[in-house]
Amino acid sequence: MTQRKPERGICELYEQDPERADWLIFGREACSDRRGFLRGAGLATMAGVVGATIPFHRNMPSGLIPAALAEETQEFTIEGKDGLTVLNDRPVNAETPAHLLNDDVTPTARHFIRNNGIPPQNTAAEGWTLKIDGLVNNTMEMTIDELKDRFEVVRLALQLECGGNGRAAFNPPASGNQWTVGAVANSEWTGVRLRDVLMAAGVQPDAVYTAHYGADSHLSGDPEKDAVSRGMPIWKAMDPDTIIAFEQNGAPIHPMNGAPLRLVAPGWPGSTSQKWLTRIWIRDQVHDGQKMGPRSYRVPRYPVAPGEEVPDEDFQIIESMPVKSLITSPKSGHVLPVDHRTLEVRGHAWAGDELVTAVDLSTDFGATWQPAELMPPMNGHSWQTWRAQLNFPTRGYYEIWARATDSKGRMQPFTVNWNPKGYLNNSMHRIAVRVEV
Ligand SMILES: Nc1nc2c(c(=O)[nH]1)N[C@H]1C(S)=C(S)[C@@H](COP(=O)(O)O)O[C@H]1N2
Ligand SMILES: [Mo]
Repeated sequence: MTQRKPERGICELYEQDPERADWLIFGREACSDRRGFLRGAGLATMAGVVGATIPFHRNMPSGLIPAALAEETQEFTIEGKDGLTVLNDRPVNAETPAHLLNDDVTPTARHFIRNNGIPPQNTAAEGWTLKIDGLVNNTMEMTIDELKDRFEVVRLALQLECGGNGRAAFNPPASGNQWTVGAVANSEWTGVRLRDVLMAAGVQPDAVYTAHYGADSHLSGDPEKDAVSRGMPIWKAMDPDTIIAFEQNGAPIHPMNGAPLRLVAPGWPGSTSQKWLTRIWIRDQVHDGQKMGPRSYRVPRYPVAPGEEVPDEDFQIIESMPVKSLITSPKSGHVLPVDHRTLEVRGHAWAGDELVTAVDLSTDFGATWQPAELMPPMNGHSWQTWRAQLNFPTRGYYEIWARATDSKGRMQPFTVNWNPKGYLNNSMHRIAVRVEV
C-alpha cells in the first residue's frame, strides 16, 4: 500500500494566490483581468485543460476550480475491498470513489474503512462477549449467540459517514485524513436494537451517556490507552435504528469494519459507531474517553472565519450530521457520445436524523436548478436514492452539481463551512461531463 498525497494542492494555491493559480493553470492571459479570465485566450486555455469548450462559462464564479481538475485517485487492494482509495496505511483509512457508491445498499467490498488504531488480531465471533455495565440495574455479559436468542433481530440499511468526510477541501487545511467524498456508506446491518438491550439491563434514571469500548489497540501500542472510546446521549442510544450489529449485508462483518460485533448509530459521526465492540458503560456524565475532547469530533458553537483560533471551551460535540448528497452515476469525467444530449444521473442523499425532502441539480454552475426524483428511505436512517434525466444543449464541458434539502429546510452550501478540525463539510458534490460534437 502506498501513502496518498493530500489532494489539496490546487485548492490551496487558489486560496493563497488566485492570480498565480490562474496563470499556472490557464496561462498569462488569465491574469490581466481576473474577473474576466474566462474570456478570450483564458477561456480557450481552460477549455484545453478540461478537454472541451464550456457552454456556461459566463456563470462560472471567478477562481472556481473546474471539478475535472480536482480529481486524481490511486487504487490499492485490501482483501475483501474493491477499488477503494487509500489515505493512510497505519492506521488503515480508505475511502470509496463516488461512482463505486452507486448501489442503494453499499456492498461490503465498497464500504469505507476508518481506523484510529490497530484492529484486533482475533475477530472470531466464537467466544466474543459484550458487557453492559455502569448505571444499569443488571450488569450483563453476553455472547453473540445470546444476543441473537434474547432480542429481536433486525436488518436495516443504515447510513454511516465519518465526521471528517470532505476534509480535503478545507483551507487553511485541517490535519487528519484528507477524505474527499467517499467516507460514507449505506450497508445493511443485521443485529439487535441497542434499545432492547438497554431496557433489559434497566437503565437508571441518572444515566445520561453511553461509553463505548472496542478490542482494537492504540497506535502507540500502550495497552492502557484506547484507540477511540466515544459515546452518545441515552436518547440516541434508545433510537430504534441504533443497533448492535453482527452481520454486514447478510454475511459476517468485514474485519476492517468491526467484526464480529459493532455499534451502528446512523446519522451521527461514524466515530459513534464503535467497531470490535466489547463493552458499553452507562454513565451519569458525558463520556470522557479517548477522542471525546476537547476538540475531537467537535465544532465551534458559532460560525468562525477560515483559520480563526477558537478556544477549547467554545467547541461542542457533533451529533446529527448535516444534509448531504452524492452523484454516483455517471462517473465524473463522463463523455456523452456524439449526438447524445441527455443523460440519466443518479445518486443518494442523507441528512443525519432528518429526512431528505428534495434534491436539485444544476448543469450551469448553479444558475438554474431542476428537481430530481427522490425515493423514500428503505427504512429509517437509510440514505435516499434519487435520479434525474438531464439535457445538455450543446457540445462542451459541463458540471453537474447536486444540492439536497432536509426536512427542516436546510440546504447544502456551495462552499466549505470552515472549522478548525475539518468536520461536517457538506458542500455540494460536483462532477464533470463532456458533450461531444
Ligand atoms: N473500535 C473502533 N471503532 C471505530 C473506529 C475505530 O478506530 N475503532 N473508528 C470510528 C470512526 S472515526 C468511523 S468514521 C467509523 C468507520 O466505520 P468503518 O470503518 O466500518 O467504515 O468507525 C468508528 N468506530
Ligand atoms: Mo470517523
